Amino acid sequence: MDFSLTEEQQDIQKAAADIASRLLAPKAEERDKKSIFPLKELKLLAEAGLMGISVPEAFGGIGADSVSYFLALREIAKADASVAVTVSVTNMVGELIAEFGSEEQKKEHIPKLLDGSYVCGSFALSEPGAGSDPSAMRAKAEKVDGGYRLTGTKQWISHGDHAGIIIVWAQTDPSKGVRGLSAFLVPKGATGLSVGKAEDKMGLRGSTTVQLVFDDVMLPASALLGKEGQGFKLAMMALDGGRIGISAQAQGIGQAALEAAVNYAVERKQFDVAIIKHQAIGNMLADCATWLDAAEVLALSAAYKKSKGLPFTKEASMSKVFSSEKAVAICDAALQVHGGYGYTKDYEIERLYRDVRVTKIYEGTSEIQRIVIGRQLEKEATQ
Ligand code: COS
Repeated sequence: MDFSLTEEQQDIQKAAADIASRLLAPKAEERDKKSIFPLKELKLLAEAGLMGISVPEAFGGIGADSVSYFLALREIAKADASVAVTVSVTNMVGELIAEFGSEEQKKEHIPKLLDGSYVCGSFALSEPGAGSDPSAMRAKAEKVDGGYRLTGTKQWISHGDHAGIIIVWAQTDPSKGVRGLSAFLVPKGATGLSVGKAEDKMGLRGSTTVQLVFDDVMLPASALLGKEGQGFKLAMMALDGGRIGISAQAQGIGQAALEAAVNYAVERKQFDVAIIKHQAIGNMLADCATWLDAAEVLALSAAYKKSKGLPFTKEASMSKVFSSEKAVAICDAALQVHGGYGYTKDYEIERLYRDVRVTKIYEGTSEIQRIVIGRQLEKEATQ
C-alpha cells in the first residue's frame, strides 16, 4: 500500500485544519462548559463543503475519497470532538442516501444535508433495550394504506433534536429478526415525533444526545430507504464507514492530548529540569506518539480499501478498536503528565479526557469490534 497522500488529499486536510483551528478551536472550551450546540460552526462547515466530504459530487458533495474524509475529520476532532461527531454522522447519513436512496430521495435530502439547511442528519438505530444487539429492536413500522405507521423509542441519538432528516430503523417483519428490519427517512417535525430525554453526558457536551419518540408517525411509502428487510445490512454497511469516522475522532482527540502533554512537559520544571527530560515522562510520551502513528496506518488502510471498493469491514473495526483504546490511554497519560493541573478545568486535557471515552462505546463497543474482527478471520479461513 502506498501511504503517500495525493495533492487532493493534502489540500482537503489543509483546508480542514485551517478551518478547524480558526473557527472551531477558539470556542471549543466555552461550548463544552455551557453545553452549546455548534449551530453557527456547522453552518460554516457546510459553506466550506465539509458536511459531505465523501458524498458524490453529483449530489453536491465534495466527492472526495475516504482517505480525505478521514484526514479532514481528524483535524475537526482535534479542534472540537463535539463538532466532529455531527460532521461524521451527517456524512454517514449522506453516503447512505446517496448509495441506497431513490432518485427523489437523493434530490430531496442530500443538497439540504450538505448546504446546512438540515443542520445535520441523524442515525436512529439504538433503543433503550437494543444497543449492541439490533435484533432486540422494538420499534415497528406497520404497513398501512399508502405507507407505514411508525411507533417506538430510539435512544442515544446524536443531535437527533437538531437533525433535519433522521434515518430510523424499525421492524417491518418481526418474525425475521434482523432480516426483518427496514430503514426510513423521517423529517424533523413529523407529526407524532417528539424529542424525549436529553442525556447529561460526561463528555462531548457541545453535542446533544437525545431520545426520540415515534408515536404513530405516518410515513409515505416513499420514506422507505432501500428495500423492506434490507435495513440491517444498510446499518452494518453505514457503520463500517462510520467506524473509520470514529477512528478519526479518537485520533484527533489523541493528537490534541499528546500536543498538550508535550508542550506542558517541555515547560514544566521539576527537580530543576523540564519534566520531559525525566525518563518516566519521556517514555510515556514516546508510547503515545507510537500508538498514534500505528492508529493512523490502520485507519489509512481501512479508508484506502473503502475508497477502492474493496471489503473493509475487518479493517474498519481494527482501526476503530485500536484508535479508540489507544486514544483513551493517550488522554490518560497526557493528564498524568499534567499532574494536579490536568485534573482541573483550567487545562484542555480535562475536556479531552472526558470527550475521548465514548469512542470506545459508540458505533459499536470495543467488544463488538472484536466480535466483528473474529468473524471476519473465521470467514477468511473457511471460504
Ligand atoms: N456489511 C454488510 N452486510 C453485513 C455486515 C456488514 N458489515 N455485517 C453483517 N451483514 C449481513 C450479513 O451478511 C447477514 O446477511 P444475510 O441476511 O444475507 O445472511 C446479515 O447482515 C446478518 O448478519 P449476522 O448474522 O452477522 O448478524 P448478527 O445479528 O449476528 O450481527 C453483530 C452481529 C455483532 C456484527 C451486529 O449485531 C453489530 O455490529 N452490532 C453492533 C451494532 C452497533 O454498532 N450499535 C451501535 C449503534 S450506532 S451508535
